[in-house]
Amino acid sequence: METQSVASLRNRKKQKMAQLFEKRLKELEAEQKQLTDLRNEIAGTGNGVFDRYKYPVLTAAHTPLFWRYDLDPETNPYLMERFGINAAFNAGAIKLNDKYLLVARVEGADRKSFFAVAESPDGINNFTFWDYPVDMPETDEPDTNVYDMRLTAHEDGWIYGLFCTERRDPDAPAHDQSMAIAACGIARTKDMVKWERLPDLVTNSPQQRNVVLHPEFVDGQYALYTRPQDGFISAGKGGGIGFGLTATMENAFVNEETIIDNKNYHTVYEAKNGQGPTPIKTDRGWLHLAHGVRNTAAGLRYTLYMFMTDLHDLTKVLYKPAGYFLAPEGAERTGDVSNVVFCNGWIRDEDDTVYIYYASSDTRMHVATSTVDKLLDYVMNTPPDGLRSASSVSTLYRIIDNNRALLSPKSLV
Ligand code: M1P
Repeated sequence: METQSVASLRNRKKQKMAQLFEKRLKELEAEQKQLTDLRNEIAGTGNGVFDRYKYPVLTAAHTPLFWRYDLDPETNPYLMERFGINAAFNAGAIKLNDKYLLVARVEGADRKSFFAVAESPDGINNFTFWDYPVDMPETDEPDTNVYDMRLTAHEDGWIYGLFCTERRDPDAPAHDQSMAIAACGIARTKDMVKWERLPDLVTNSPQQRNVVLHPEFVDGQYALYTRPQDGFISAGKGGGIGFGLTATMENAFVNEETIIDNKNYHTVYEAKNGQGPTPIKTDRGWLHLAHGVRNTAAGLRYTLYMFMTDLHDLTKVLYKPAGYFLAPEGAERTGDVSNVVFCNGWIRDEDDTVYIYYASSDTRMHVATSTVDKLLDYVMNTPPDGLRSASSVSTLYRIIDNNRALLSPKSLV
């Protein structure tokens, strides 16, 4: 039998543990409140095309404490994390019922990604995750990993979420545990809570990633931007942003993919590229945001670039500024996969503000703001890539000559 002193010692220890638990919980709650209450600020003077912001809008630390911790002092007296979250990035975006929603790729410490919705009242501040992550149904062939959802409010009345579903390559030898097959998973919803899973997209390409649904019917069919590729990482003979039609999304099948924007030697999209979010319709054409990947001695570098397609012929690129639109800067340059910016979600507001949600280095989410007018000006008036150094210099000469004619002789050397 336990003596009185042992019992009271045990009790004191229990009380002490309970106090420490409460103290730690309060600290964690205060830390998280500080994060979600933080007011963001425009960073610097920018380049006139868009404004960057000082703080990320969504990080792993934004995920609710009640996801990561068992909050019962009896079963978790040290208040340890029981479910680590590694990152929150590559989010699809949509405005629904006056709320700005991001469907983030949340990655656990176990490397599995899943989707979770975070909402903000103004598109910039106070992004807060909904209580539960998305309960995405599986097909008969379960996904090993799902990520990078593009949201499209289609004119058929559904909101579609197209994402990458990854499964181990069935032909991979036992010694190779990294060979995978990427395909386009398809789901649809009306409220972002309940999702109906449809069969994966079928195309003639061995692998697909970065597939995006166009918001309008084209010749009575659904139109898709695709990214055919030979290997899981390398685009190989594939690559380029493709375009194809399917009669239905319930058994989506694209027989023919027309490459509308190819990869190109010595550009920021020489290794591969991919459509970003759903294009934005303007009276001048469809505005596209995409990512381009180039090789460097330090590995792949991902930047964002823009182009515009014809309102009627969606395969015709009308304008394409040279180089990148947005590249990783400062702290954005480091993370799980460094030197990467990636965008699969933007929101065009009623007043034509455009909220561009981009992830940095496969780790966290940021916002940049612009307007439809500014983006049109950027796309239509930025010189295209001449693909040679001499052509870049002659573009620069033109700009300098025009400016010299404008500036007073005194200010010129
Ligand atoms: O790591 C950078 C990106 O790599 C892939 O994109 P892509 O298919 O264009 O190379 C994806 O895994 C993406 O999620 C990731 O951000």
